[in-house]
Amino acid sequence: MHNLGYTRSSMQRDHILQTPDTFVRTVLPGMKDGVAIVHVAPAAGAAFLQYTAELAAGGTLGAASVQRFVYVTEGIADLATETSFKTIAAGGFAYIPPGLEHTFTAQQKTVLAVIEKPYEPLEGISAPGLLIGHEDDVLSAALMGDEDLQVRAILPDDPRFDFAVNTMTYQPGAALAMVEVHVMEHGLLMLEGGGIYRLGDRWYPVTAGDFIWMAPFCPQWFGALGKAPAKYLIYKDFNRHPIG
Ligand code: UGY
Ligand code: MN
Repeated sequence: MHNLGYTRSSMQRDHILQTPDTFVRTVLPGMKDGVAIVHVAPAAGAAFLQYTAELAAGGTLGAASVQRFVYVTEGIADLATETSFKTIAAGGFAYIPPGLEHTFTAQQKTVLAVIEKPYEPLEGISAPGLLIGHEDDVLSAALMGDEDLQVRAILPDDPRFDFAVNTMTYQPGAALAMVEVHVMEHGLLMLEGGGIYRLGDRWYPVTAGDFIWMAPFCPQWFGALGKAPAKYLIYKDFNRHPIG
């Protein structure tokens, strides 16, 4: 059913809102019995790649050419490397360092949020190793003293990582205390609830399932609406000098 050409999706110089009605599914090399929805890529001006991998039972996601972060949004996946095997359920995540051969295999229909980015080494500091965990085991902290806005740093605060991935959970009515304008870019996946996102000079209604890309310095603000909390998974480049 078409919608007379209407969509909330919007592509602007400094941001993209991509809503599920505009998702186009494709197969990436190394995938079997699965499809990928590419949310943002260097082709759009981002320095990273983010996609959703939808795997059927038994479907696989093969190795990446660069470092990779995976968050299981739905289902269960087995992550196998040459020396390890771990089952990751929804809310679980894995950081896979550059060059580590690995395969994700879905035990059932499984949805993965995947982020890939060439690693930026830091002089005198070794690259991080394989890290597997679950969001529930990560400490939650109030953002700028607001108990109604909780942040979980999924990747540890460690200069070896050149990016951060957080979950942010807003109680209904909670909002960012300020309009942020910063050098880091963001990839954001709305996991639960919704609200209003300010991006650049526009305000968008957003809801679970939406994806947002924010370019460096894109003005950004969010306020949660509705009767249930709003939650998103957010990527940002981190721990590196902006000039390289
Ligand atoms: O970490 C952040 O920059 C985060 N507060 N940004 C955002 O939620 N748009
Ligand atoms: Mn931000």
